[in-house]
Amino acid sequence: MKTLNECYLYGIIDAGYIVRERLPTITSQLLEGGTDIIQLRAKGHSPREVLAMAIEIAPLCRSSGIPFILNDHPELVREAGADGAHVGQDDLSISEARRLAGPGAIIGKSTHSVEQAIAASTEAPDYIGFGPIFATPTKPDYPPIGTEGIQKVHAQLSLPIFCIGGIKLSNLRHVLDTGARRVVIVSDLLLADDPSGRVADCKSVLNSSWRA
Ligand code: 3NM
Repeated sequence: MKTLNECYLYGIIDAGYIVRERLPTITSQLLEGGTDIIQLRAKGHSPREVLAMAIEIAPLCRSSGIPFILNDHPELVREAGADGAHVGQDDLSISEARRLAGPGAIIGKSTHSVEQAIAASTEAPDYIGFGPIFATPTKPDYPPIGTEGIQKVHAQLSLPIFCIGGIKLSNLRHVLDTGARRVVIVSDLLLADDPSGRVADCKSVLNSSWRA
């Protein structure tokens, strides 16, 4: 399986954008395009529903050698065949999430400011999300933090940092130019006419940037 260090493009399968029956199809499209890591985010769905969705997605990621992360629900990681869980600022601590997810699970945490990112790093998550960089329809209640903090968090922290929020193929180069190395992209991949092609295009921008 790909290690987190090898992950530059993080795709989220957000059940708010995709009808239930298409979840496996869109997962396969993101994998085909070359997404490095995938998360299932199904806000407002019961644990039972999340588990059922995850059980369909997990084998697709597994056979592509791509880590599969559950948003929330570390307690479902093992049963779902997932590789880890992602927790928010107001959710469980990293250590509690690790205890529930079991040994070897990847645990990530959302952060929404440089201060939160630094505080989160003391809990030793495997990675952090940092954003929302720009306004986003996917998380409309969160004020965008802009690109100013990106260089600062990268200078201060050595764990993998995934910038998130309003990032698209069209602004990806700009986000990388401001210091980002890794990104999460949700709606721009899921709503593209050709999700697999959109992933591949984003990957080539990322590849040309971090190899430069
Ligand atoms: N978390 P899109 S922003 C799920 O800042 C999520 O923690 C964020 O979606 C955070 O790529 C976000 O469609 C939504 O803007 C990202």
